[in-house]
Amino acid sequence: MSDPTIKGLGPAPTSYDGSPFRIAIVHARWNDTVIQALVQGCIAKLKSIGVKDSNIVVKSVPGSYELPFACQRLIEGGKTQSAKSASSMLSSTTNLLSLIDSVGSSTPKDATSPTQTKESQTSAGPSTAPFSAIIAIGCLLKGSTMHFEYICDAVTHGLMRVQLDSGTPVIFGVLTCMTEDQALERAGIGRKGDKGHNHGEDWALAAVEASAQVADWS
Ligand code: DLZ
Repeated sequence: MSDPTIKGLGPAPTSYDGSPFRIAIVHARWNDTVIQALVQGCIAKLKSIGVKDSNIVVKSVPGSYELPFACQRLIEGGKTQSAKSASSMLSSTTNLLSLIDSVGSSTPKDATSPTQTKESQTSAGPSTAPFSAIIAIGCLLKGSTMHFEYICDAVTHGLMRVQLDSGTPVIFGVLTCMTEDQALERAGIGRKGDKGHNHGEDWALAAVEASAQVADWS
C-alpha cells in the first residue's frame, strides 16, 4: 500500500474528538459502487474518532447537481429543529416550575397535569442539535460532452456558497474523475494492483476538524 500522505490528508496538529458533534452525510446515487465505498469509509472513520452513531445522519439525492440544495436544506432544517426543541424544553420547564409552585401552595394553580410534565421530562428522542458539519459526497465522471465541466463547476461553487452563507462547514467530497478507474482508486477499491485510498476517510477527518475549529474560533 502506498503512503496515503503523499497524495492525501497530512496528520492534524491536534487529535480531534468527534463525540460532541452531529454530522450529516449527503450523497449522490450516480456511480453507486464508488459512492457506497466512500460513504462506508466516511462513516467508519467518523465512528473511529468518536462521533456517536446517533449523531450521524445519512441522506441521498439523485445526482451531484442536487448536493448544494440538499446541504442547504439540511443545515436550515437542523437549525430550525434545534430551535423548536429548545423552545419545547423551555415550556416543559415552565410547566414543571408551575407544578412545583402549585403543589407548594395552599391554593393550587391551574398547572399542567403531572402526567404531561413527566412525559416531556423523560422523552429522549434522536438528537436535534444543529449539524456541526455536512459532508457532500458525489462522483462525477467525464463523458463525451461538456456536461461534466458544467456540473463540476456548479456543484463546487454551490457547495462553497452554502458553507459561507450558512456558517456551517460543508466538506467537499465530490470526486471529479476522467475515468472510472480513477474513481475506484479514490474510493479504495481500485482494480489495478494497488486498491488506492478511500477519500471518504479523509472527509470524515476534515468534518470533525472543521467542527472543532468552528467551536474554538467562534
Ligand atoms: C446527468 C448526470 C451525468 C451524465 N453524470 C453524472 C455523474 O457522473 N455523476 C453524478 O453525480 N451525476 C450525474 N448526472 C446527474 C446530475 O448530477 C443530476 O442529477 C441531473 O442532471 C438532474 O439534475
